Amino acid sequence: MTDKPTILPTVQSEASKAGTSPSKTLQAGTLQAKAGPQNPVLLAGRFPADFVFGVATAAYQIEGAARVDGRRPSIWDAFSKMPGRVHDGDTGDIACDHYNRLEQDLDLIQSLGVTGYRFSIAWPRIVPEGTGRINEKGLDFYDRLLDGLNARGIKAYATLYHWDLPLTLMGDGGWTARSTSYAFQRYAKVAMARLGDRIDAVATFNEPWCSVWLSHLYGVHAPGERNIEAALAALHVTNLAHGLAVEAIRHVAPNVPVGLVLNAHSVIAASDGAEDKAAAERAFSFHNGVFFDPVFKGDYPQDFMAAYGDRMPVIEAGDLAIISQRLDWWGLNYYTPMRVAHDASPEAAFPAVTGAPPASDAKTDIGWEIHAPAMGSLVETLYARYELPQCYVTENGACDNTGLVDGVVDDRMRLDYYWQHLSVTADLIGKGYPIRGYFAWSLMDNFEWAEGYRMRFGLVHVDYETQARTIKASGEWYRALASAAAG
Ligand code: IFM
Repeated sequence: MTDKPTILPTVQSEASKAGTSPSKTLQAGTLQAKAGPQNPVLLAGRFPADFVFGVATAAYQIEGAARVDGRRPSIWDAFSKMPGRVHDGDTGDIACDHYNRLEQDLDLIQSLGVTGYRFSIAWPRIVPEGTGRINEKGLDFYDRLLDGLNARGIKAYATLYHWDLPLTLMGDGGWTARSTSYAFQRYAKVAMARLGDRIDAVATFNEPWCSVWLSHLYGVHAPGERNIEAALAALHVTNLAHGLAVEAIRHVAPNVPVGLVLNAHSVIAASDGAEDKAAAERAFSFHNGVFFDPVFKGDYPQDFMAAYGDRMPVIEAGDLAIISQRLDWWGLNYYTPMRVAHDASPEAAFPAVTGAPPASDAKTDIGWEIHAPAMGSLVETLYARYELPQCYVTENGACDNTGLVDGVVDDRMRLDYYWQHLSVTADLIGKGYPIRGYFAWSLMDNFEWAEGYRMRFGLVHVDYETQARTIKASGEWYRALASAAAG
């Protein structure tokens, strides 16, 4: 296990006073009485009665069954099998075997007391080659998922694209090809025509920053490109695909609220100096503006276009109108701030920034700085800059690799992370920001992309040998919170 900060050990000290092991105390469900400042019942009282507490997952990270019932490979099936791309050569072939354990996992979600479940639909199950043939068996799986949620009284929050592009589409250029945006529109139409009657809200994309910059410029995610022209093409094609999908969804499922999930970056300048502050502005344009501006203002940021306009793909007349259609909601995925300083090196390309050190040593096991106030200032900044609709915190959570000891996972760092960030969420609601729900990332440990299975984000521990699920201390705490909120 990597180093963990010792922060707010309240739960442990209360348990120690009682003369029992802290984890056993948590397992015994005494959190409500014992958790002191992290008391989930008190925290629940700070949220409106109709606030949705949920848990989130994504198809490739949990489903497994990669070659079952007509599913064809996605770019992640191919990428994860390339040497050196994913830690230890891990793949999503089996993952949490959720596809074969659906009913048991739905019971698990229900047992957490949540009122919402956020999941993604796998394009390669529905339209396995990206275009053409529709796979009924793939649709059947999501039928069962939605019916199972409905039977348990849990709201369904679906995402259409969480990075599993059908591999066949790479033959045309994947996300760099304009044709992929039309293929996505058709997939969105097929999926929502069949499933939309049981979906409470749908997102077109999850974190386009990752499927654009991280995948085509930084080479960390599939397809592993490191090329600015490819990245700029993927940027516009993705934004266009979002807009085309909004049109299609409104056509076939007009009652389903449509949104977009963005991992907005809380950009913090390394100093108050003019150069660092200007660097932070440029970083905001590059990491946030290129997604928020087209969707919520109908244009790309000026400074970004001054730097890259001549290398952008063709932006056809009407594209920006399609992209900037009104949304019913947007989703914020937040984990950690982005601290930046001016990069003075002559070869530095826009946004010409370097990373700056964190404000403290507090970090999660994946190395991400813990700084909850940055989530608050980010929401305030975004609502000041854009006319945004209502918001869900669609992902927030911590990598805490604490293992199973005597049947218990005592993941106090994660529990404290949740407490801090949910407190900030409650503060924002208190200030009037329209935040309607919060989804913990993640329901259970899963395939953490390039990090494979070594990084664990779950409220529930997964033993990948046996597929046994064990609710962690943080999961018990979240259950107490969600149950108290649900009354
Ligand atoms: O696991 C991912 C998820 O797929 C997208 N948002 C960030 C999570 C943690 O890295």
